[in-house]
Amino acid sequence: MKKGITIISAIVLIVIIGYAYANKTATAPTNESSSIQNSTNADALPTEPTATTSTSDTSGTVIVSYDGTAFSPASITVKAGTAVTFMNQSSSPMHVASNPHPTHTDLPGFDELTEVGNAGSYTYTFTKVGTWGYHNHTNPSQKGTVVVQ
Ligand SMILES: [Cu+2]
Repeated sequence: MKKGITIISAIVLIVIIGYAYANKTATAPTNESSSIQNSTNADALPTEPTATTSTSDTSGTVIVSYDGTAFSPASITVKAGTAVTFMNQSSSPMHVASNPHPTHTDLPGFDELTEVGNAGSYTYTFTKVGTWGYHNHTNPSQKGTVVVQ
């Protein structure tokens, strides 16, 4: 009984290996070309939507999320007049403010002025062209950048 099972499983194994081998050699060239195509597609994709796909909703507001340790995306590029909403998706306090800490003078007005907890948010409309660094005033080592064009 045991011997029979072993022989059968050995035969099955040989068949599977043989099949896989035949398939491998037969499909290898097409696989290669399709993976090359895929990688070129993948290379072309991320350049454009990084700041827009995950971050803009129907109203054109760009979302930056805060997870308690960092802002994501850490750097965004928006057109002048774009509203950016910083969403606190953590249980840590978030107080978004323009650099430098603690005076927040690079972009006056870009300052949440208070900290918010989980699910709290701060929206600021960027009208001034420039590169604006900001930080979490409660934890100033947590930083991000908004490039306004
Ligand atoms: Cu600060």
